Amino acid sequence: MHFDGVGEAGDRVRIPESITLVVGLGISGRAICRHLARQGIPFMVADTRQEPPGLSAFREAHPGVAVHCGPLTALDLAPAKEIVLSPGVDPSTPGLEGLVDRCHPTTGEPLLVGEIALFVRTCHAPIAAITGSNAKSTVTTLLGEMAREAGVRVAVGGNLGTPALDLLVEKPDAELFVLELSSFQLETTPWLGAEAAAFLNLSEDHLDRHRDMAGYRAAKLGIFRGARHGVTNAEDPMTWPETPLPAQDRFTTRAPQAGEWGIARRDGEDWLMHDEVPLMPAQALRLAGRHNQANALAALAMGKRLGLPLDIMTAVLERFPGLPHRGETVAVLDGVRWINDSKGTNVGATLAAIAGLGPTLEGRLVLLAGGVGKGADFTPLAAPLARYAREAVLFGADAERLEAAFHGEVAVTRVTDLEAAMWRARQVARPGDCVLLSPACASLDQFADYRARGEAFRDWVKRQRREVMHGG
Ligand code: UMA
Ligand code: ADP
Repeated sequence: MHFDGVGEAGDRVRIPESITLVVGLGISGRAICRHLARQGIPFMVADTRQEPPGLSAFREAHPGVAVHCGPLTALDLAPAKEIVLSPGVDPSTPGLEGLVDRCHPTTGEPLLVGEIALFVRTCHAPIAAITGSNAKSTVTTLLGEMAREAGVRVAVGGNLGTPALDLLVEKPDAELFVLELSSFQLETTPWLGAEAAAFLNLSEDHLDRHRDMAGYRAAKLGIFRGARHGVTNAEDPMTWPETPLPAQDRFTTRAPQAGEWGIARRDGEDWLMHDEVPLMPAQALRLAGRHNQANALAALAMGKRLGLPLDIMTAVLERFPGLPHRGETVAVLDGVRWINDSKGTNVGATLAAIAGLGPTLEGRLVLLAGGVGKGADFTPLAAPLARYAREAVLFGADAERLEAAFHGEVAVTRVTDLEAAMWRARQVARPGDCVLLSPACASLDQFADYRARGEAFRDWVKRQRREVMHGG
């Protein structure tokens, strides 16, 4: 069947009943297609973009698979056996309306699902699942390292690194899958059944997609569907499940209450604790900042529920250096520290970076922020900036909204792009200061992704360092 266009003028192309339709040709969509091909399930593909990246490579890999590019309204999707959505595709995209709550007439399964629903059907090993507005990648990576160090055959991926479905072939003998899951992925996962599930924190993000905080939280709470153990943040009630789980642990950066994972002062030193048991001095953690102590406690709580030995987990915490683009010091130039926190793509992450760094500085912060704000309210950043910042240098699509939120609280300069922001920071920062790229925004208006943004920052700072060293 040919699919690369619309049938008669005005007609919609009807998806046959025996066919699974994959929507989206990105990383996730391509992994879904590989999985369906392996399983011998007939499928077609649609992408709402006229020219999705990687189309010709896809056609080579899957000759004969029909592909539709352009609006989904050109298709009659309702007859399809199943529709598997990529995470970046909003279930309210025109053409999908009315299908979200629809079930297949014979199987009774939801018609619209995502990659993780397919993963759950095929995976036979326990799943440890991690979500939250921030710290997912850090906690997922830490937990994966802890399991590996404990001798468990573990596969790590999901929203970070390898897509979940590819893990099934990359590590067919895995005894444990540690998955970072986004709200987009959870929204299309009717049942997860995790052995252990963590909801780390909730702050404004992706409101352009989820409309409001209630919608965003509801999507994230999907992490607990069918979970045996839950791990939540005692200081953030938004992470608590609405219905009780068989077992639940909480972490906090305060002194732990009965059964909690927390931080307490002993002999003048902060210690990571489980209930009344001291585990390690907070200073022994290689990751810096209070927020990373919370992340360590969440990983410990998950690991304990998965049966990992505490001594092995604390040893991992002592040497884990952190992931690139998350609070990474690139260089010190003329007494000014330059930090790449390009993964700070929402207000909560940037708040944690400012609150973590501000009190440690001799001088002040020069914050570089901007990009696509995803509908967030930036005003919570104004007070900490007033306290710690010399200037905020703003760039990108939402620079004007950021400036309005900071008005009167901190000196602001608006520039066109990141490079101009770095030149401005080089001009105003004084010895003892810190230039922090923590944009509180997505990068997609000016970069391929947050990594490209972080690398542009890193490369520029390194060039400057070479010039300083060579007296240029
Ligand atoms: N798109 C269309 N039409 C389509 C399909 C996609 O316009 O038909 C657009 C989307 O709106 C989006 C972009 O294309 O702007 C990419 O979307 P996608 O679903 O094709 O993305 P993938 O390349 O498949 O990557 C996705 C995750 N991306 C998103 O959720 C946006 C990746 O997470 C994830 O690593 C990958 O699947 C494997 O599971 C990235 C991400 O930014 C890291 N995640 C968000 C976050 O962490 O905040 C949720
Ligand atoms: P995610 O995968 O959820 O985006 P990352 O581990 O990649 O999480 O970190 C994303 C951003 O959040 C980084 O800028 C990091 O500095 C910041 N961050 C890390 N831990 C926390 C936390 N506990 N609370 C708030 N922000 C955090």
